[in-house]
Amino acid sequence: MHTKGSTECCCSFEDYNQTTEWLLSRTRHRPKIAVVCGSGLGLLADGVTNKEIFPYADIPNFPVSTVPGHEGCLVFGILKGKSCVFMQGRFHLYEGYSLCKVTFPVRIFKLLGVETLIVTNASGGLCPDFKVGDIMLIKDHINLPGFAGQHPLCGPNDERFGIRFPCMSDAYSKDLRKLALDISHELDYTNFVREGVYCMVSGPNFETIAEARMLQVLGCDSVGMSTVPEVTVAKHCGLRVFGLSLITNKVSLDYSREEKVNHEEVLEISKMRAEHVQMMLNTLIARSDQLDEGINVN
Ligand SMILES: *[C@@H]1O[C@H](CO)[C@@H](O)[C@H](O)[C@H]1NC(C)=O
Ligand SMILES: CC(=O)N[C@H]1CO[C@H](CO)[C@@H](O)[C@@H]1O
Repeated sequence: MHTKGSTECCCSFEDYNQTTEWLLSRTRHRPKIAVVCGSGLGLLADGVTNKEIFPYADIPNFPVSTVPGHEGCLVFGILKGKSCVFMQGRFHLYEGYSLCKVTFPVRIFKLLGVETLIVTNASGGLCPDFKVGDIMLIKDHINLPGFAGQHPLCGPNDERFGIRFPCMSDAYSKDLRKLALDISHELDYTNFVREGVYCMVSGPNFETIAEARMLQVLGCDSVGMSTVPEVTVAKHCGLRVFGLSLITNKVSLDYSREEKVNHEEVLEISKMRAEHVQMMLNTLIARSDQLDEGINVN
């Protein structure tokens, strides 16, 4: 495995090809939708039928996840009549993976024939209007590690996946966001569904108060340690993206307040709200073909 900080690409096209062929020869499913399950949201795959499960450790070239609460397997199956693949457990920069390892599964999804990537995560709320337990539809992101050259697309560009200078101004599908908002009205979830800008930091420490204040000034509504690399690589290879972030804590912006975040609290809140997240995503997936004409390949 490469060390963090390396911008050199660690995965060749042959690696992606080998992993994809390995999966294609072992699963009957040909998913069009891939879902990345964030911290404590592994149960998103619970309603799936005709399951075929592949532990990451068995899949050639796949990294193995190390965070508690991240299970570490690919689950193929049918959800609401749609063929899907779920990533239970993702890879984080703070674990020491290079960003091409972090985003490796996204290109596998692309080669498997996936058209839509749904990403979920847990994040800390910065927007003063957000409450713990809110579900934030991701409207846009700020790639803070990317500003410092920690970017999954640094290095030689492989044209088979996408262009050298991809557009990122429309990374999160407007149609899917609109559909999700409609669904949140129907389900009567409007008092806890929000929209906002997600900022990625590398972690693993939580923000200092000065850092949190800076991020808020910069227009970030929530902050987390994942998602942005996957979304960037997905957009590069022409996948349609929908992102949702569960606000599991309020980031401390005030020196006089004593509360501190911890990972247990994050998992607790995820558990509490997971059912709502699941209901929203199931409905979104059930209806996603309403939008299939809208897929744009860049
Ligand atoms: C993998 O490579 C082989 C040989 O070039 C090719 O026939 C096959 O279609 C590739 N598989 C995928 C999933 O791209
Ligand atoms: C699940 C998790 O780790 N959530 C955290 C993600 O990162 C942000 C920013 O560091 C934290 O505030 C979240 O609690």
